[in-house]
Amino acid sequence: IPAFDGHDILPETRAFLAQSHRLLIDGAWVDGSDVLTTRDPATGLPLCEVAIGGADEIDRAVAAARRAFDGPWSRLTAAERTALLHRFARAIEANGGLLAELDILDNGMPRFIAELTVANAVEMVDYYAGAILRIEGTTTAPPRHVSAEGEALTYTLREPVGVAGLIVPWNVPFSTFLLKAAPALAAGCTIVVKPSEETPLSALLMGQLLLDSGFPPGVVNIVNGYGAAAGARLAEHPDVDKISFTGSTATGRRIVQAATGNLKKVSLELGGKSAVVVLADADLDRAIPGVAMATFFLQGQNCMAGTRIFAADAIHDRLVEGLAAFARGLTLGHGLDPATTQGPIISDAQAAKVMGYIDAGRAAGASLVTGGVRLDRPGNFIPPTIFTDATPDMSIVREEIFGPVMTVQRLTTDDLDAIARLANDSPFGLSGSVWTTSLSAAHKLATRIRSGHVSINTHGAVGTNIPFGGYGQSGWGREFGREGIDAYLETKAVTARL
Ligand code: TXE
Repeated sequence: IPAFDGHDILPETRAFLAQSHRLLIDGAWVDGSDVLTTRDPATGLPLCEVAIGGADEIDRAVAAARRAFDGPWSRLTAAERTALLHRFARAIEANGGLLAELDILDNGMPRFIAELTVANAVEMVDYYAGAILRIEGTTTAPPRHVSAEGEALTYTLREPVGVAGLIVPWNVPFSTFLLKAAPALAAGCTIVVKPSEETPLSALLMGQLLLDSGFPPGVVNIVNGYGAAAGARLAEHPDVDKISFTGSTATGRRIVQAATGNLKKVSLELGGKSAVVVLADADLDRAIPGVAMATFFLQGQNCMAGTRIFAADAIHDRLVEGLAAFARGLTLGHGLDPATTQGPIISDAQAAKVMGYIDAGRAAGASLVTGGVRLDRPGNFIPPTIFTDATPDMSIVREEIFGPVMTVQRLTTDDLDAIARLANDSPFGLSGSVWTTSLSAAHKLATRIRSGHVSINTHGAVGTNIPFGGYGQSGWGREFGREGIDAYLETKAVTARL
C-alpha cells in the first residue's frame, strides 16, 4: 500500500485495501472472470486489485435478482423494508470515515467533498426509507359501463418495476450508487449495480453494509467490470426491467439502443454545459466565489458544472479579475490533505481529453486568463483554467469538458429574453444559475432558462428531496425526491365490480 503522498489513512481503510475484492452475487462474494487494478489518481500508484465480471457474471446476477424479486423480497412488508433501509443508513453513518477515504483515494476528490457526500448519503437513505410509507395510489370513478351495472370501485396500486440495472459513473461514486440504489430498494425493486471501472471500491463497501443490514440474498448484486462488457450486457439483458444510468451522452445513446430489445424502462442522467448568468447588479463579493466553484467544484468533473459564464458588460472585467484571483488561490493536492480544494483528474486519459479542449480553445482564439497547463508532477493535476473572449461556436463552449475549464462570454445586451436565448444555445439542459440582486430579473430568467434545475445567487443547489434531471440531451427522467422513487414504480389500475 503506497504512502498516499505522505498522508495517513484510517486503519479500517488500510484493512479494506488489503482485502480481496470480489463480486456480490446472490448474497455471496464470488470470483470474477478477471481482475483490474484501481489507482490513486493523485499519485498514479495502484491501490488494490478488484475482481471484475462480464456477460456471464451479469447473467448470474440478474437471475439472482429475479429470484429474490419473485421470492422473499416481495413478501416483505413496507415496514420491514423501511427498517432495513434505516439500518443501512446507520451502517453508512458508522462507516463514514472509511467510505469518505475510499472515494478520496479512488476518485481523488478533496476531503471536504467526500465528507459532504457521506452526510448527504445518510440523509438520502433515511429519506427513501421514510418514503416507502408514502407510496400511495389513488381512487377514481369507475368506468361508466361498469358503474352502470351496479356498485364498483377503481383504485391504483404502485408496484415495483422489477429487476433494476444501475450503471454508475466515477465522479461521485458512492453518492451516485445510493442515489439509484436507495429509491430502487425503497420501491421494492431488486438491483444489479455496475460501478465504474475507474472507481470500484466504495460500491464494494456498500455491498457489505447492505448484507450486514439484513437485505436478503439476491436483492443487491454488485458486478464491477468494464462498460463495453458488463455494462452493455446489463443494458440489453432481456430479464432486466429498468436501467438507470448516469454518464456520458454518448453512452446514454448506446444504452437506449441496447434497451430496445425488451423495451425496458430507462432513466438517464447525462452531460451538461450549464449557463451561469451574472447581471450588472450582482453582489460580486458573493458571485465571485460562487461562480468560481460552479465550475471548479470536483475539478469540474460534475454534471451540474456551470461552465458557460455570461457576464454583463459593466461587471465583466471586475468579475474576471475576481474569478482569476479566486482560481489561483485554490490549493491543488491529494484529497487526503485537509488543505486541498482541488484534486486530480480521474485518469490520464481524461486529463489528456481536458488538455485537448484547452488547446482547442487557445487555437480558436479564446484568451487564457489563468491555468491551462498540466502540472509536471505525478497524478493528473490540471489547475483551474479560465478563458475569456469565448464565442458560442467554440468547442470549449459547446461540449462538456468535465474538467476545471471555465469560459466567459461578455453580454452586450441587458434584454432578458436575449440573454436567455444565449443561455439556451446548447444541446444540454441540466443546471444553471442566475446572479443578480433584482428579484424580478432572477425569477424571469429562471423561468426562461431551459434546464432541469436553476439556482439563484448560488449554483447546483440540489438536495435529497429536490427533483433533478435534464432537459434536452442531458437525459430522461428525474432523480432525488418523490420523482426519484417514481422512477422505480409502475402504476396499476384496478376496477372491481362489487
Ligand atoms: O463515461 P461513460 P466515461 C461524461 C463526461 C466525461 C465523459 C466520459 O463528459 O468526460 O462522460 O466519461 C459505463 N453500456 N460523464 O467514459 O462511458 C461505464 O463502465 C453500458 C458525465 O467514464 O458514460 C461507467 O460505469 N454501460 C457524467 C458508466 O457507463 C457502459 C459522469 C459511465 O461511463 C457502456 C461521468 C456501455 N456500452 C462521465 N460504456 C455525469 N452525467 O455526471 C460505458 N459504460
